[in-house]
Amino acid sequence: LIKQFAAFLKSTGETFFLADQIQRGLGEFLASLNKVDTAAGRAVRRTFRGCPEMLIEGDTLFAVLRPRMGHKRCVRISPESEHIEEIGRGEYLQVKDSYVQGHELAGKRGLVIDFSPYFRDFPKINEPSEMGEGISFLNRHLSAQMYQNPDVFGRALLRYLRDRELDGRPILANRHLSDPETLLGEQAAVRSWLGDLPPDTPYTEVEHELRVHGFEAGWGRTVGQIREQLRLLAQVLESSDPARFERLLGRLPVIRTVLMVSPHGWFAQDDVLGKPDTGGQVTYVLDQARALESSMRHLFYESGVDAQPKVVVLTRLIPDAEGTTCNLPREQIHGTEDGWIIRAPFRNDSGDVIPHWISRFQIWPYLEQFAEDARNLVVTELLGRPDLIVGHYSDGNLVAHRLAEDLDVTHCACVHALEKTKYILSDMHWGEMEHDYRFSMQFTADLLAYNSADFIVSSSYREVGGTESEQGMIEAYDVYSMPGLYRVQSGLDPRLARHNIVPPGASEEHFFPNTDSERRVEGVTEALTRRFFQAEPTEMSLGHLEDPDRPPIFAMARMDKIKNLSGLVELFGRSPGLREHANLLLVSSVIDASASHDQEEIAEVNRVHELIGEHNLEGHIRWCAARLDKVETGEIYRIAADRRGVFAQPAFMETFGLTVVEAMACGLPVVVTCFGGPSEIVIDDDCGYVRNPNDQTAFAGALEAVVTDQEVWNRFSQAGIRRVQEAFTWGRHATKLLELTNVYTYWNYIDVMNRQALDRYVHTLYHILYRPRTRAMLEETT
Ligand code: UDP
Ligand code: LCN
Repeated sequence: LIKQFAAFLKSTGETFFLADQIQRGLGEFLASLNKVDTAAGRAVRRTFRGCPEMLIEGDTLFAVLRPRMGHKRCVRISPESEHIEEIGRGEYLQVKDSYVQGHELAGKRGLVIDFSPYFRDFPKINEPSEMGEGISFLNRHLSAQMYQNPDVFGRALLRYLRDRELDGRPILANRHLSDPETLLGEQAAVRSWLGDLPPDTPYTEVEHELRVHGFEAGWGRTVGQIREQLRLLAQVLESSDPARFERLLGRLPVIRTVLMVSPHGWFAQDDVLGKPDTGGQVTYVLDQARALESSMRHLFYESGVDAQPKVVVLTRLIPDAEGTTCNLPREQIHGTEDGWIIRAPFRNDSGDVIPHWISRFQIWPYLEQFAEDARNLVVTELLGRPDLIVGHYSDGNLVAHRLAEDLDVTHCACVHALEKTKYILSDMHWGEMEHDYRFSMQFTADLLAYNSADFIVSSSYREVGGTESEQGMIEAYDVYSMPGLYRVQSGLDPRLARHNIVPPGASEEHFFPNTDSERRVEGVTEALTRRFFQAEPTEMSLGHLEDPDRPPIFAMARMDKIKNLSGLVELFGRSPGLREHANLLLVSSVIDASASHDQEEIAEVNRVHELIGEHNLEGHIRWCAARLDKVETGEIYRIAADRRGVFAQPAFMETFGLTVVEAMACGLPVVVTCFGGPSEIVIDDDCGYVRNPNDQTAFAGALEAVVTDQEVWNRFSQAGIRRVQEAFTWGRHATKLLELTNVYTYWNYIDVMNRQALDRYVHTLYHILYRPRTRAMLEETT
């Protein structure tokens, strides 16, 4: 049957197939043979489940199979062979390259990238349900190893505790604790002595006695807490319980200063929406900064340490700031005590400052100098090196990698988006896209930065190892080729125990339920209602609603093609039910193509205009260009909820989708794409509907069901609020991030990873591959 399927695909006349074409083809093929529900049919489906790509050369089919989540097998299926033959990744990529370059060029030897030898001894997750839970797996694995030699383990832990300092002052343990036996004995003595005191006695009253026994501040604010923590320490030293070990490490107050790196942008707190790059990442970074500061402060308080946390966001200074604060070297982050945005400009080789905004796709040549300039700035701002560096997105992580290496600090990489999975065939056809997108540099930066990071934080499982039927976004960097540049035989491995899912939240200050009337400000509600539902069209808004009281189908996103707002307009236009029962309300950064310089944005804006005309939507649509602040953003979701509307997120691919969480937190039911993070945020038919945006009828049907069925609306509204409170809060995110930092820093400290070879490889690739391309780009553009 498999061979027949190969012949069937060949008969379509196509030669290259991607996941959805393969599944569609398979469905048609099995249906044509009446074998959909037969054992043989099911077996073929199983073979090709989650298969991301296939190609046909002559009569032979080549495919990447995915026998299990995160596992890949490259195979050849030829008419003369009985079996599916496994082939090497190199061979598969060569065949694939010849599809683009022709046999002769593809046959030449070129650069092969393979990170697998450097991670040979690194724990790998095989159980699909655990993928993205790197920390627990790593801990289990490493602590089991360490416990085979308890003395070594005890010494390493003691050394780590004794080396911790905050602001140059020792914390946790001092030199009196010379070896693990002394540590065990002293903790027992201390616990026994503390047992005679009331549990709420403050640390300051026992500080001196504890110090004499070798214990410094950091074990607890009260005697009760100190005893509990020391008991946990004893249990960890005596038994091999990784969960306890994780808990012990996670609670230690060892991080005081955090540097977050997000160079590209238009990064500021107000009025920055409007460039195609400025979206959820800005919201995320600012909320993360606030949450980290508050979590560290809480941890210091609870552990009896007198220290002030500090968080710094490093970004680009843009002199032509168009009325924003992007030209200020320093700006305090609202809602923090000691949180700052610090900005360094991009400079060219002559040292001149680049005055204007540059798209995130074109910034690669400036990052090296930026990292150099930033290092001094950061050290001056923090009066030393940070305790943790968090990189954001490809550029932020490349800079974070260089700073972390220079300053010898733990590097946590937050992903946000991987462009290779957003732009179809962007690896294979990189050459044609290079001028506009520079993927040769971005995908290389991704490989370098994410492989060198100490741990990686993703927002959803889809981002890491995907599902049984769909490969994950990180997984998509495992085997691929950029013809003529390099072939990646092992790029990013989603199974490595360095990947952790830590979803973000929505600021509770701004995103609260519409029924929480006391917190709402009447003036803001009225102004936004007028502006979005009643006002006459202006330069910044289009359309006049015939019946403004109908429930709105509300969408708010950047005008990226991938956000598919045009698809939403089309499905609304085509749905008689939606046209009869609802209005369409779109909020985006631009509505006038002449206001944009971004080709993709211009094309998408034009497409929406066309569709409005084609489907005669005047009277049914309001489309507003807005730069809403957080107060207004929260309120617009609530106004849509007051009007029994629904939030639509129809993207072709969404890494996470903060707007979905925000809408739900405000009590507004949602209908979201099945591609990417939103399908994990929303439990289908429980707190919203998850649909395929390519199936416009199904998507429109789901929207209509929500706005016409009161029972569904009420159920989704309430369940959405609950879901956000339970699963998506910034407090939980920050606590987890600090725990992860502590645990990975610990394993790093005792050098179980033996990173030297990996660091050298990353270095080499940076200098022979990445850097020359950035130099060439600079020459080309100047
Ligand atoms: N947003 C905003 N004002 C607007 C439009 C959008 O603050 O006028 C915010 C929105 O509230 C959300 C973010 O922009 O926090 C978009 O994030 P999401 O993750 O949904 O998408 P991204 O733009 O990152 O791809
Ligand atoms: C980038 C994206 O594309 C969104 O899906 C995320 O929600 C956002 O960053 C924040 O991580």
